[in-house]
This record gives sequence, structure tokens and C-alpha cells, in this order.
Amino acid sequence: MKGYKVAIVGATGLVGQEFIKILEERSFPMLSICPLASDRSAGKKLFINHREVEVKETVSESFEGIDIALFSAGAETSRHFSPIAAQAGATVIDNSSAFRGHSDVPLIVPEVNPEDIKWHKGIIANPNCSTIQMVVALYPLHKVNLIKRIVVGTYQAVSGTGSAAIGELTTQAKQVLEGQSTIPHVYPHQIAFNVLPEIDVFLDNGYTKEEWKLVEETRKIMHADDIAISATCVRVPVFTGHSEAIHIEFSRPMSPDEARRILAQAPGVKLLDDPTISLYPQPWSAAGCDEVFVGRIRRDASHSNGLTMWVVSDNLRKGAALNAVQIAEEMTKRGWIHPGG
Ligand code: NAP
Ligand code: 12T
Repeated sequence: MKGYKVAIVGATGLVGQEFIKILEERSFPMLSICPLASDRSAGKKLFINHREVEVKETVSESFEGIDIALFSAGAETSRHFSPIAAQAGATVIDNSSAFRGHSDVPLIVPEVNPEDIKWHKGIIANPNCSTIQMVVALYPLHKVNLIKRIVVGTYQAVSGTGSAAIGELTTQAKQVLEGQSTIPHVYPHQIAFNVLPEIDVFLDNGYTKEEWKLVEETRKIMHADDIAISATCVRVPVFTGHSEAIHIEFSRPMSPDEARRILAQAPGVKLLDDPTISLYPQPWSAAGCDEVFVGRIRRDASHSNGLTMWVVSDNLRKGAALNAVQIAEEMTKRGWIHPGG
């Protein structure tokens, strides 16, 4: 059988589990799959394509003979092992923030900039979840009417932080309902029945790193260095599905109908926009889906060239694992990667 030897670093995590599910669902051509994690999970058994496979500790020798290495085990692990994997001949698709800003590492959303894959030197970066869904919705509009400025507020699910955060929301929700006090571990404050305007660390300019990723990653992916962007990223007590209120200023006016016509044809986008029947995207129903959902499209009453919309997607699928697998598929489809080298 022809196929690729795939390694998954962080296979026991929320994104790693999603990687495995998506590779199975899409029948990605795999000759073998090697689940890797830390020494804590070594020896654990996973079922992949109906076969039991043992999780191994990630070590420097893990990447010998591997064609594609999908990384999702945090930036520190990526910084250490990605160059080793690339040196061993694997094509690395890295889901962490470690390499996204590097000028010799392409940052890819297949619906937007697939051609950038061509200049990779062994490592390809998968963007931040909030960036991915925003550019999938905005790039088709930007192509017909250049975007000058974006103001975005995000409503981000706890699964973006990993499995410990799912546990924290579950525990705290029960404690609050039972009248007990809560003690935060993963987040700086209680997340159950609350919202926190803090995702990732604070920077000197007053923004958080998550907000700044939206700025820099969007410019890099859309090849639009001069788009002005301001973001506020907020954690909400939702398990899965990031939502975004996006305010866009174009070069010329764009009517809501024109935006709807463009987005109805756009790859990876599904319009859910009928206020008369309360139809709009919601994280609860987007969870488990592949699309970027767009609704609430309306004129921005504060600017003649402005539009406002509401964008929702599953942060573990399109926001992480699915986008990375689509990058790998793009490479196999275009003959940019071959099994065994
Ligand atoms: P998670 O549920 O906490 O899982 C973390 C995974 O990393 C586990 O498999 C863990 O293995 C593994 N790991 C931790 N330290 C390791 C080490 N030293 N060596 C090898 N493996 C190690 O987190 P998650 O939600 O899956 O997210 C993982 C990472 O993906 C994040 O830190 C982030 O960098 C990235 N991410 C990116 C996006 C995005 O926006 N595109 C979204 C979510 C996550 P054990 O079972 O052995 O502990
Ligand atoms: N802090 O990949 O906590 O840069 O939701 C993704 C998600 C960083 C990243 C989160 C984060 C990333 C989160």
C-alpha cells in the first residue's frame, strides 16, 4: 500500500485526538501512524483505524523515516523537536506559536495562501485558531475590495487551552451550582459563569499575545502588511467553538448582499444569516463541524465603507487539527511531498 509515515506529537491531547479522528475520517493515505507524547503517556494504548497503537515518548530518534510530523504539544516542545524532525527528513506541520513569525516558515490557511507552502524549508506553521476562522471569512471579501482596517472581539472556548481547561470549567460549573466556592488553577480567575479578557500573556503595549497573534498572523497569511487591526480576545465559558464579532472597513463601500453573494461561494465558508428566523452561527452547533460559519452581516452604521459580521468555527477542527491536515492534503494533492522522501 502506498502512503505516508505520519507522526503525531501531542497525540494524547485535545488537538492530537482531533488529528487522529480527522486523518481517519478523511482516509488520509497513511502507511503508518506513530502517536507521540511526553513520558507521562508513554505505553498508553490508542485505537487508530481499528488497530491498537502504543503511545511513545517523544525523543530525538522518533522521527527517523517519518514523512509527515504533526506537532501539537505546546511551543516549547515544538521549538525543541521540530528542527530535529525536519533535519531527519520529515515535513513538520506545527500547531504551536513557536515558528509562526519566522520569515523562513510559511504560515498557511489552504483557502487563502496555499502557494506559500512551496517555500517551506522543513517546517510549516499552522496559525492560531482565532486567526484561521477570521481569514477564511475575510479573504474572499478582501480579494474584491481591499480591507483597510479590522476591529475584532473574540469569544473563545476553553478547549483552546487544552484538556485541563475542560476539566476546570466542568468542575467549577458544578461547584457554583451547588453553592460551593471555586479555586482557579488553569485561568487567573473563575471561568464558570464568567468571562475573562485575558488569553495568553500580556505584552508591554497593553494587548495580550493572543490579540497580537491575530494582528501579525492575519497580515502574514493575507500578504497585507498595512491592514490596521485591533483585537480584544475574551475567554468565555463555552467548551468548543470560538465566536468573533468582526468590524471591517473596506476601500470602497460593500453592501451586505454583495458580501453574502461572495461568501456563499467561498471555500470553507457556510452562511447562516436570516435574522427573521433567528438564524446565525453559534458555537454549540458549530462544534464538530468543519466549516467557518458566517452570519449577522450588516452595514456598519459608523462607517460608509464598513461591514459587521459574526463568525463561528470549531477551534479544535478548522482552528487547529483540520487546517493542519488540509495543509498536508494540499501537499500530497499537488505532488509537493512524496512517501519515503
Ligand atoms: P492538551 O490537551 O493539554 O495536550 C497537550 C499534549 O502535549 C499532550 O498530548 C501531552 O502529552 C503533550 N505534551 C506535553 N508536554 C510534552 C513534551 N514535553 N513532549 C511531548 N509531548 C508533550 O493541549 P491541546 O489542546 O491538545 O494543545 C496542545 C498545543 O497545541 C498547545 O499548547 C498549542 O501550542 C497548540 N494549539 C494550537 C491551537 C491553534 O490555535 N492552532 C489551538 C489549540 C492548541 P501527555 O499526555 O504525555 O501529557
Ligand atoms: N493560548 O496556538 O489558550 O497560539 O486558547 C491557541 C490557543 C495559544 C496558540 C488558548 C493559546 C494558542 C490558546
